[in-house]
Amino acid sequence: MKTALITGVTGQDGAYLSAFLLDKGYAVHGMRPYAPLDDTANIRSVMDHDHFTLHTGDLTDSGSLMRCLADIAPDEIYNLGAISHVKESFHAPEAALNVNGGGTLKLLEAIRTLNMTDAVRFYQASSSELFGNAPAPQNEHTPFDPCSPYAASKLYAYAITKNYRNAYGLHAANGILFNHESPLRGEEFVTRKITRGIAAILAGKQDHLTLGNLDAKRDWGHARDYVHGMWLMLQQDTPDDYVLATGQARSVRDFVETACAHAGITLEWRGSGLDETGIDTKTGHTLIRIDEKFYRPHEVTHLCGDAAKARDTLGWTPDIGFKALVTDMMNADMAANGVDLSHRNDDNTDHVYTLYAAE
Ligand code: NAP
Ligand code: G4F
Repeated sequence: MKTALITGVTGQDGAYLSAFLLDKGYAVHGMRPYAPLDDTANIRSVMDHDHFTLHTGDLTDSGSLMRCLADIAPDEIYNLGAISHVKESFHAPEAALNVNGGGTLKLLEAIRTLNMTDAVRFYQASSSELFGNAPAPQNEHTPFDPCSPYAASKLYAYAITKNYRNAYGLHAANGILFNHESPLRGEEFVTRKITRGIAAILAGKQDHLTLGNLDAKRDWGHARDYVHGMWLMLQQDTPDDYVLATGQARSVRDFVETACAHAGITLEWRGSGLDETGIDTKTGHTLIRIDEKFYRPHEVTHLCGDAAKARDTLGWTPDIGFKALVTDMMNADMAANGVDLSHRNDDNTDHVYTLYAAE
């Protein structure tokens, strides 16, 4: 039985990857930092699996990494742990560097110190944020242009991972992943904020949704497809770096419109800039407002990936398209908010949004 260690196991990708590897017959060891409150909601479905073990460890703490590695002796390590919110990294840039950059180095050094270099395969969660505002489409040959402390910290991690591959022969791969989402996506990321917000509005729990830059474009795929790509990278004889992407970019505005359409709402945009609003054409209610505080000091405007190398070498292509992704997220958030679209009564617009709520 193969053994895998996943850092950042309680995050979106950690949860999907755990389920994927358990399904493949792996023994999965998940590492998460000390948390005073229960942070295991995402991995509840795998926690009781006989071959799943949870460890406390921190990427900023070499001792905990060494102990985890020595105890587990993994065949594969997936380094997913990170401070992953780009906007937050502007508020705490040192923390982003210490966890994302320094943490990756500490993990690589632990592998080397324990003489595990020939025994393990290492996956580094690199990011399309490395490309910043380099012209789209971006692929493995596109020059990096990091536009945030997060991206700069991930650039260090990318480079040091490559260095351990070249200097010490470690089987190490950088997965340069474009945005991928799911019902388990953190609530502070824009896609989940939108699907949760619209579901809460439909349930009568929230009046409107406030967003930042509606025109930023991202290449959004489903996390389920992307964890498969991570695994494929570590099954190759020769380690390398790969972009994973859908090749289709959509704006935040497109995402809002698609999520609303799923609930039968047609939006009309009025005004511009910070005064722009999104109005429900049927009720006249203002559903979307803009606030400057959700803008970034330096925006990445257009990410769209070219994953030809992953397709040709790994045989990887994403199965879940944009509309299916939005549908999956909307259905999960509507269910969580007790919204049942069959309860809709189009004739009564007095309290239109509470009319979706199931008894
Ligand atoms: P996520 O949901 O934010 O999960 C990140 C995980 O890292 C969380 O479980 C977090 O634990 C953990 N973590 C934070 N600080 C840590 C520390 N000091 N030591 C150990 N673990 C720590 O992120 P994700 O969306 O699953 O993404 C997984 C990885 O892929 C991240 O490295 C992210 O930067 C990268 N990535 C993501 C995307 C994407 O679109 N999702 C795209 C490209 C790259 P707590 O919650 O307890 O803090
Ligand atoms: O959902 P986001 O916060 O994701 P972002 O910045 O693209 O980063 C995510 O993807 C990266 C891969 O490219 C990962 F490396 C990273 O860890 C993370 O998973 O924002 C997406 C876009 C941005 O342009 C942002 O300015 O949405 C725009 N946006 C507009 N209004 C908003 C909002 N973003 C957030 N979080 N909240 C808003 O209200």
